[in-house]
Amino acid sequence: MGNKTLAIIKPDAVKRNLIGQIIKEITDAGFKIKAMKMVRLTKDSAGGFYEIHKERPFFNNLIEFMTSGPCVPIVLEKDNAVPAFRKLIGATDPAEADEGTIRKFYAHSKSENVIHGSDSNKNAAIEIAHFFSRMELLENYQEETLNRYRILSER
Ligand code: IDP
Ligand code: MG
Repeated sequence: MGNKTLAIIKPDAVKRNLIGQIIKEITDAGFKIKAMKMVRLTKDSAGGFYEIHKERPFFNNLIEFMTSGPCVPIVLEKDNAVPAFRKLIGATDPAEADEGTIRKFYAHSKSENVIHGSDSNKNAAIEIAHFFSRMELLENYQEETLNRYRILSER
């Protein structure tokens, strides 16, 4: 899975009507969209996603924020997708993010920072599975659909 990462356009960006602009930044940077949906996270789902941060002082605020409205998880593909996407989004705190990054340009604060990107290939795989079923990952779709028909027609 070295060529895939999970992005989430966070609730602050959705509320500010930035979905289109952010997707344009991502695709202009050469990432291909492999799967995408708009969902409103429950506390359980957001808590599971950010499990590694559950002892951190900002955890409750983070869950509050991530459940405050819909967000847009997206599976992206590119060579070295994880580091390439982290570079495109910039540091967690927009004040520390490089010029030209998505967080530098759009984010208002370290907590409400517009976008998520996986931090390792292992976490990318876990995070993709958090939001998308096999059938929703388009590369599986055609093959699995054909296999289903094949099985049905062979009965
Ligand atoms: P990342 O999103 O750049 O990988 P993480 O350290 O994994 O940053 O933190 C996850 C998310 O938790 C951040 O994107 C941000 O929304 C929030 N967060 C992280 N650190 C802080 C903080 O010090 N104060 C408030 N919110 C934070
Ligand atoms: Mg992180």
